[in-house]
Amino acid sequence: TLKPIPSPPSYPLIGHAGTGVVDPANSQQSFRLLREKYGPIYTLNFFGRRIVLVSSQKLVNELCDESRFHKRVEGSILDMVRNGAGDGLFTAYHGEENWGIAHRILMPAFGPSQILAMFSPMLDLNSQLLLKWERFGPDAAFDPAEDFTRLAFDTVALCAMSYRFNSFYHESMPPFIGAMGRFLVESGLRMQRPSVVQSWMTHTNTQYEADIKLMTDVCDQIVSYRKAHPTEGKKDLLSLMLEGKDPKTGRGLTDTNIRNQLITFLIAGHETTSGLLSFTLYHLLSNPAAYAALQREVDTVLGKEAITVQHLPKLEYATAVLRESIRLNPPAGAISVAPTKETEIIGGEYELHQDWNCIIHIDTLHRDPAVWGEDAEEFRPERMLGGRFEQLPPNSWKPFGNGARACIGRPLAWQESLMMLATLFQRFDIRFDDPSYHLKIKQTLTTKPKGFKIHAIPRAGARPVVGPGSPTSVPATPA
Ligand code: FDE
Repeated sequence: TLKPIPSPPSYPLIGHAGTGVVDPANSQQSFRLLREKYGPIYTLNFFGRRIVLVSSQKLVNELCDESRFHKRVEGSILDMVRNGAGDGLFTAYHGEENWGIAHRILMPAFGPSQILAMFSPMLDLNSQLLLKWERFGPDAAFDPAEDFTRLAFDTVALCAMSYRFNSFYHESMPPFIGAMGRFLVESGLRMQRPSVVQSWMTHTNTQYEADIKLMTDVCDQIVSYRKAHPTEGKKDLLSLMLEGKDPKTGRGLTDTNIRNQLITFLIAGHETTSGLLSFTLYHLLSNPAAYAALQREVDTVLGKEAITVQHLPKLEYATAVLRESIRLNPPAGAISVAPTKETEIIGGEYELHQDWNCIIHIDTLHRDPAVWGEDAEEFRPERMLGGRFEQLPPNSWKPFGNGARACIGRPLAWQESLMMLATLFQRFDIRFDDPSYHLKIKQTLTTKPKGFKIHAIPRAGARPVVGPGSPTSVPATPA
């Protein structure tokens, strides 16, 4: 017997739009409250557009079955992001031909040996961050999300496109990042506006177009730089985009598609990774026992040695820390799917329709008490250690999405984050700027901590980032 899907009270016509049920500036928070009130499946409607949010492992496990469900871009925020990223991998429709072509051409750029080859460009950028923090010294208060954004943005550009943005050498953030942030926020807001209203907002629309143009121009610049400076023999993501041929159809990527892929990788490659690293520092500072355990591991595995690829698999606790951090705060907190048939029943009692937007709400899935227990809200890396991670129920930990449309950049982001975390703890003691700080969230397409500031205090006798001598041998100029 079918049951109606629970839903908060709504109005005719507008449904839940503008009723305050979902705060457009912080929908993740709204979805947590709704989950508490309505349970692991509930439905909302915005001007007749229906969305269903699902968050128990039991139900999500069914939505992850690719023989019954597939990614759905139509009617989700990704459909708006298509205004900038077009048919790039992230925003391509299910079944869109260019997705398959690009997926087959680009996958090899993220194979194990390619990721290992990224070790030294990653370390290059990683050292730029360490050096900056070391030179500013213990008195400076940093917003780590800013420098992790520089790191992740420069890393995806250098490792995948052999292009340097040199973000650490600029006072302000790269213009691409500002344009992208505005573009993503506006794309989200457009989801909740009827199109008549949208067409009146000429100022907003002009800014939106200008931001898309800026992102496009940056990508065109990367392509012309490559054409002027060919990378002999070096096969990075960009060279696969420019020269790769699809083994199945024999076709290459078109100029427009290359531009869309570049925008996609620059967006997808840095927002999420910088969120992951920032949340990780927040959780470590809030949990002194985990902080101490990580520092002990780094001191045992790295000591004063320069980090090498051989160290990475030995960083077991650091790996557990990242897994647990991305559980509690998955930077990409929701993905959309739809049934492949007209309708599909899940849990034996809820009917889902093909033209609805079914959302796997990763953020609340990751707090399902049936999987994580009564202390689901607590940061406990131990639950990811000693084989426990491998034994989790299927599809209970989904920070990188599902199946064919799962994150292609996962190994890149993971190695980058692990290296950064280890080298940071090797050299610094991290402290809250304001010890009474509690996590606040800033949301665009992804989430990041808001107003979070830290101090990085060089550890006595720690390995200097560059050159001989101790980092503390020349005191930093007072801020
Ligand atoms: C993807 C992704 C996903 C899925 C989405 C959907 O389904 O809608 C997710 C969930 C993710 N991703 C997540 C993440 C996290 C982190 C840290 C990351 N991510 C990172 C990164 C980096 C890079 C470069 C990237 N990433 C990229 C990407 C792409 C391109 C995609 C799409 C894929 C396909 O094909 O679809 C993704 N990513 Fe990520």
